[in-house]
Amino acid sequence: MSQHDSFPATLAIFCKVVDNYGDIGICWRLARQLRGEHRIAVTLWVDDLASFRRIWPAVAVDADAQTVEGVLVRHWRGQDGEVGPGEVADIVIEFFGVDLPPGYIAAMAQCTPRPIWINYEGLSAEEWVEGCHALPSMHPRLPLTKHFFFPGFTEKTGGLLRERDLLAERDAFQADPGAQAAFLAGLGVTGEEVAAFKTSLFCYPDAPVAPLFAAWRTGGRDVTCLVPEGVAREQVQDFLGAEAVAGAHATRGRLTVRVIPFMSQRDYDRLLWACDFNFVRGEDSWVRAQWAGRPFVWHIYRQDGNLHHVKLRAFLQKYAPGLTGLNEFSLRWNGARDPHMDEHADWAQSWSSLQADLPGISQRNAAWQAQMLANGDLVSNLLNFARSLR
Ligand code: TRH
Repeated sequence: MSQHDSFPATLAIFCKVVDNYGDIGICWRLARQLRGEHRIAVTLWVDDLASFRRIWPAVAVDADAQTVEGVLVRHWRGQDGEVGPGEVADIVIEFFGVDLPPGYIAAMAQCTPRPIWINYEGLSAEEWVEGCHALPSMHPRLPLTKHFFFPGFTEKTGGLLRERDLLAERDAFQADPGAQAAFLAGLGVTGEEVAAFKTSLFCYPDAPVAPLFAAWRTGGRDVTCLVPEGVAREQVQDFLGAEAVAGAHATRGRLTVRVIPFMSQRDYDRLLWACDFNFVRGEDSWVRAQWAGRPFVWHIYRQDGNLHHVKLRAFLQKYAPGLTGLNEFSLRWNGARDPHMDEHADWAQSWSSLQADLPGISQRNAAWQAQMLANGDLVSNLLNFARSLR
């Protein structure tokens, strides 16, 4: 444990990959920024190194311990094992409420001063988040207190993850046609595919991709749709008439669909910056699309009882008031229904209404980013919050 003057010297993040890539995606972004911008010694405990490697190819999938980008990555194999107080970090983050190893919690209770224990929660635009952010929770038996930390869209939450140089890097890339052309060429996108309206597609398997492809195919403009390998596999294969492996592509009518490799987080940002429109999902790519400053539609992670529709509507109310084309398309994309929605409007009409909103979306994006910037970046907010608890 460090003294007051250099707090925090060390920080541990415990991450279990539930499914998909968001858990490790967010934890890895957190870890890199805490290490890279705040020089904190970060240990990232993660159970599924194979998923981790998909978003960061430098990760070795068989190493108990490895240093990646200055972060000590430990393979979290289970809940057993003795831990000494000296091994406990100044700040301990359990991601999405994972259960820490009992030995680690016992060691936390022996530390003086106690570590700051954070439960990092999921991102939502719902009103109740502000009332829960930063709330304490006493451990039932041990002299420990955990605090809830919620990312969010207002100054009464933890804000959004944003690296210090993100927007400058984005602006430089988007101002450099050569860099964009080189990046796209690396994905096999050249010539007319570059000149077309470029969309990236990252969604869950149940997204209505086939009807959207059909609308684009007979639409009013050439569309290039770039799909990371494994995304919407069935519907992409149906369109291609071939296996949806990286490099596979086909043009039918005005639509070209091209399967691209699942890339590193760093390159995925460039994909979002290089496209004219982005389809994103879950949590981390949703935030990255907001920072990319290009129009996007969000495919929300499904929850029982259609709770995800409540979250979707809460975000749309904050982000897209008055943008009826974007609202209606987003609700349809997520299988949500609104009473006033025209049930019989086809996807071509929905897409056309969304296109009509593009100037309004661009204006809204600029105001939205200014608002999000004013909340401060999540990592700085988290460190200030932890220091306030000392
Ligand atoms: O993969 P996801 O669906 O993760 C989900 C969500 O986070 C959801 O909220 C959570 O409850 C669930 O996991 C358990 O979507 P998300 O959040 O966008 O995470 C994807 C990560 O993968 C993100 O960090 C971006 C990264 N990525 C790449 O690095 N390369 C790629 O090619 C692509 C497509 C994504």
